[in-house]
Amino acid sequence: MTKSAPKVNYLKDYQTPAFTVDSVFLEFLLQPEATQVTNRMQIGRLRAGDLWLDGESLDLLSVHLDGEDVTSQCRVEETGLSLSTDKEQFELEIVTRINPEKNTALEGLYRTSGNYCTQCEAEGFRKITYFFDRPDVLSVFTTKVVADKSQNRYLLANGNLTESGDLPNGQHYAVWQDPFKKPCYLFALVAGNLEKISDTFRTQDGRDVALEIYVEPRNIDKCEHAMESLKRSMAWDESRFGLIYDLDIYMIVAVDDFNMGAMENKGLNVFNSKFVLAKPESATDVDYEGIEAVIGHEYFHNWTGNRVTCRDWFQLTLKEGLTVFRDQEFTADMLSPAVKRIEDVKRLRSNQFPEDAGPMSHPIQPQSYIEMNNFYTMTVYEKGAEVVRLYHTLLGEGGFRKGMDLYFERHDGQAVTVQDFRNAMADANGVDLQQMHNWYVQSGTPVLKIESEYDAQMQTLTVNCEQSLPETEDFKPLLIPIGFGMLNSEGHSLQLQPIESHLQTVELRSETNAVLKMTKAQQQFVFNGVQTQPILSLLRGFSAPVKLSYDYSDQELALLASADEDSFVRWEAMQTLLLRTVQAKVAALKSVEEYAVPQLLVDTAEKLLLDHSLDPALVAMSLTLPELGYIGEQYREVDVDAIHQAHNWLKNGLAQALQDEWRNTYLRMQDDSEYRYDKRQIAERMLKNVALAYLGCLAQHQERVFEQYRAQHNMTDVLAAMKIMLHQGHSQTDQALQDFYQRWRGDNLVIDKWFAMQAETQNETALEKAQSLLSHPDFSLTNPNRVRSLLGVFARLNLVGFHRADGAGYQMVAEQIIKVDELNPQIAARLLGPFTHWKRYDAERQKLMRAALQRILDRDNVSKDVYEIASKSLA
Ligand code: B3K
Ligand code: ZN
Repeated sequence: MTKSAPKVNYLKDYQTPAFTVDSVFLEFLLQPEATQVTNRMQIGRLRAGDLWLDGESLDLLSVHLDGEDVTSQCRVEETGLSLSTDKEQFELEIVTRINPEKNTALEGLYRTSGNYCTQCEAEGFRKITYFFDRPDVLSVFTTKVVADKSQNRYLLANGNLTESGDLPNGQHYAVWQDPFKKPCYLFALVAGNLEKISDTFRTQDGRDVALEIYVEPRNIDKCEHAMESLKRSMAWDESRFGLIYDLDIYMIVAVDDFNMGAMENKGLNVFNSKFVLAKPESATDVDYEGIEAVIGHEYFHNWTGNRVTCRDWFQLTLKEGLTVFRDQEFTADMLSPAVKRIEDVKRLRSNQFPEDAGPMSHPIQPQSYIEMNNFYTMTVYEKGAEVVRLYHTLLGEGGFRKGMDLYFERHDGQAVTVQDFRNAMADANGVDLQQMHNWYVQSGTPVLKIESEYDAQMQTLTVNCEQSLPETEDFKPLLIPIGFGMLNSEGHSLQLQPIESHLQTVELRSETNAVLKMTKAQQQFVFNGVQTQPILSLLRGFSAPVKLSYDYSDQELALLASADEDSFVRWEAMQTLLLRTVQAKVAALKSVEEYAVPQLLVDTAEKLLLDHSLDPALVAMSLTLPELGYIGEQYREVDVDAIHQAHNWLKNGLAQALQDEWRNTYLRMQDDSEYRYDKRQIAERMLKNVALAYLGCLAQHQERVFEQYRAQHNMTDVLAAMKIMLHQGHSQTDQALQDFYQRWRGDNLVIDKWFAMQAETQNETALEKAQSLLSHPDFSLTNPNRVRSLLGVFARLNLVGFHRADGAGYQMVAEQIIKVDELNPQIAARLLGPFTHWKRYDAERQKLMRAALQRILDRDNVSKDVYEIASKSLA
């Protein structure tokens, strides 16, 4: 914690470790405020030099080198300990003391609701004991946990339980052995009076694995979906990738205080309870899907992350990009590939594209960092997953699988780099993938500009493609696969015949579907036998994470929206029509022009609503207006009020114009049967609630919204109704809010929703509302979920409140960030996100946002997490 520029770590400075730790024995004597940790390491030397061990906020009690007390010879610094020795092989035993109770940063060993738990990735292990806290030092861990039995019924750590028993004075102990070598960031320990549900999974090779989910006793009825998700994940990884689980037991622990979603510690995952607990009354479809995805994600890490790990933290996307890709494919297989793809594209565009255009922009393989925790970003994760998807698109499912198989064959038990992954993909398929490197080292969202020329006489179509990276002059061209098709004016797909010389660069996936392989800055693709002027279907499946620029007419978009064979393109076309309408209205608001909702838009929307052969989820997503943030992204300078106004105007306009269709759709999608988490029900609920949101704009349907709330059928429907009431300011809103609170008081995850829905509501009193919630007895600055529900949601989604012209929104959030930074720097740094985009606002707001950032930065005890983001934003 220092204001004078903290140390920057560079990828170019990477050095292999100087020592190995072949095995480590850890003993924890757990006490809330004084836990004693004994750490006995068998160390081997690889290079000459002193011993340096990372360690922070530790009370050093003793150090023994091969049994000899060397405590006084150790030099203890703020970030670690050094010791001179020239021994080749030795045992080092270090005893330290830590205070889990006071650990509000939730990194290292801490307490949550009276239970002990750990979070070590990226560099939290050094807050537990002195160690080589780097992912390329892999050791075999044995962990002994000793604690008071009445307070800690369960004592858990990584691996398999080898011993346990009672001790004098009401203590008991357990010994866990993890036979797999692992870096210390995968270490975990949990202890407390939890309850568990148990199950088993029989692996492909006939072993029974014990599955256990531990939660606080009051939550024991909410674990079933998580357990089912785990079993589905295990089966899926076997069938899709041939990857089988390796220990005898797999444990998941859910805790309420957790900085992120979950953590893939070997054999002992620790989860934010948000991604474990669910029952229909209290969790939405989105929650259910999130649980399945995160359970899958952490489970998939067992191979992509744990068995094969990262050489250094600059390689983070090696495990995260790949594991996100795997969890995306898992969800796609469990639910709907088309829906999942669109959800992921929306996420990427609303969150990663802005990050890549802002001051924290970095390549998926960052080249430097001050605080590694700041680089668990949308870029490393989601864009990283898009880059993995490029290999998949280029090599096909079979080729990708060959690459994965070779990757594990070569690197099981190793700590490797993104280059090793690429080499495996290339070698397994006998192809050159060197150009893929450019995706790893260049930041920014590429722009893909496409123009087409139709020659009626020659019956040829020429597609001219040009790629660029904004603000990168000497950019290196990327390998971009472009999903491609053509339609005639009736919406029928045309057969694709690339000219002879383009057979190498145009890969036909079917008669009407191709992938154009773009490798140069500018490149042409020519097709023969095109009998009529075609309509191009571009970037099918969102085949690369780029911004596409192509001059479509509204008519072409309307046709694509209802006829293209690719569901992403259909959705995208409809969204573009909606976006254009909002943009036209924003322009009209600034002039005296009148502007009405275009008939073409209404007709296209109506067509979708009336076509009952379509997947209701796709109709719902197509007819949901683009998010305010995404609309803002289209402007150099965001006019918050005009966008908000135009957005509401279009929603009301479509509500009016298609009243009957919305009502009929709402009624058609009604389903009173018992809640199930399945594709059909989810899709129908989604469309029903989109229809209700439009109906909610109309006074005569207000009662219907409240009715849906009162029915309390399931949380998806309840929350949808509540949000509509809040957004529209319906007269029953306060009554519903109070009822909701009373009903769910004490259920933290549901109360988070109660905070979030109010924080998100945009109106003149938005800021006052958020301020009053800050002093609500259920608000707490030490619980990350609660902080995110109120402050995170307000700053990120409440454009009207946060960007209030007088700067009061900025001030309120800045004050809270300062308070959070004293408690939990990781969470404080995350809250800074919305401030980093100050350049996108008018001069007055820029000034106010910068002033807020400066105030956050100008403190003696600013954390390096916050320092890094605030200083880069102001630079
Ligand atoms: N690997 C963890 C994230 C750790 C974040 C550290 N600040 C969860 C995941 O990606 O699965
Ligand atoms: Zn992950």
